[in-house]
Amino acid sequence: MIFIRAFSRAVRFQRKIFGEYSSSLCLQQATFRDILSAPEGPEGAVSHLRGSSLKVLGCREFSSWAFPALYSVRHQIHQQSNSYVEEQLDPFSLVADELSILANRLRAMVVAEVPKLASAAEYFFKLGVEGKRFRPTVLLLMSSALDVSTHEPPSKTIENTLTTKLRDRQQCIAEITEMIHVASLLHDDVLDDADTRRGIGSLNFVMGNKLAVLAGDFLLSRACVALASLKNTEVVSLLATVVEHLVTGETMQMTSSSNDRCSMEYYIQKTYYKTASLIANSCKAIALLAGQTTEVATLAYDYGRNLGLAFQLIDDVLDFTGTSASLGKGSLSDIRHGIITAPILFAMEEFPELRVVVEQGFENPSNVDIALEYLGKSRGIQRARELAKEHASLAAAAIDSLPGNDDEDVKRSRRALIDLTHIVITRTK
Ligand code: GRG
Repeated sequence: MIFIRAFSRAVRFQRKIFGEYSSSLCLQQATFRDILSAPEGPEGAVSHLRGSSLKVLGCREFSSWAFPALYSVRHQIHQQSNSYVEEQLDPFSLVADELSILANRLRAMVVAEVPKLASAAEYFFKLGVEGKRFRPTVLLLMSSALDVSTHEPPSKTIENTLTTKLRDRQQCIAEITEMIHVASLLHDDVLDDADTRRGIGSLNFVMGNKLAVLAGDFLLSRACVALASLKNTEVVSLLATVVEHLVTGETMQMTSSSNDRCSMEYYIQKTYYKTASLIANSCKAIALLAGQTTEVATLAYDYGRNLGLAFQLIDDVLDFTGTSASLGKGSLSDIRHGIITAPILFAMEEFPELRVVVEQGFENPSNVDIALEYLGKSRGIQRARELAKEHASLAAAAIDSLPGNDDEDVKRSRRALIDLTHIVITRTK
């Protein structure tokens, strides 16, 4: 408890004195001192630090889905008195304060004139049901990873004004992305006739399909207004394309032929449209706003694309396994809805006879059992995980290929983006 308070004080002090994104000695020294003086010794303090930073910095969702991965995330980053201090990098905590500012702004951005629409639009922006906030976290970290403030400025004051303005604009991309994401969730739940989302009743279940569709449209319109305010036609075009991709991916899923459903190429293309395009193009928008070169913008896009694909592949594995490694522990929602994902596609490569079952569909629950049996005998889950790992490695490689930068904050954010690639593939939720 003492350690939690000391760490919390150190973080607040650091932010007050050095600003949000500084990698001040103050925090590192406090962390080092506290680790050494913690009653349970260094090991105990480090685990306290993980837990405490989650609590102190308010990452409610983070601990529940990504926590296991953090134990393996260690970096030797800070050289002090000829000894290395190991800092635990928690990508979510690095931007936690900014995420709460963003959450408040989002709540303000979705206020509507008509009371019913107002409560529908704010439904998934309320405290406690904001989801994992995976996309804004990535985008804020990408903003810091491509920081331009270390370039030689004409004057310190102008530099500060420019970087603050840039950060505001990049935060705006994170807000737009989150509004598009939530709009797509609302529409998706109507199409799937879902009754729950983020642990509560889905909006269509609570307020009906019509209001849920209208609330999604309303969020998209607010996202458009915010996008227009950036006055950057390339960025507008990128995010408009994302909306087209979401609709295309959803339609591909709804209208697929039997051949399409059995094709890995079709599955990857649909996954890009439905999941990866949003984060890939938003990462690119962050780079473009920062005035980065086409090469850097492409690396930012590559990171988002591969991270998004890895994220969805693991999502598709978890649909079968849930938090445990055993089959049938997940919600089995995809297969019950006739949606064929990577684990089944890989199982089908080993057992071509599974194709007949897939072609028959899964309205008959016994076909779900048969498919699960084949999946259990195959390496389907393992190969889907391996494919996710390949995409995670490609995402990490994109960050490693960015032009060198000696700024500590830039380096820290890049490491956090790489850590996220591990978190995505080890997540259980
Ligand atoms: C209205 C833009 C718009 C699109 C309509 C319905 C539709 C077309 C597209 C559906 C796209 C969709 C919902 C894809 C699933 C993406 C996905 C991986 C959702 C889950 O993301 P998480 O786990 O959710 O990050 P949280 O709740 O944590 O935010």
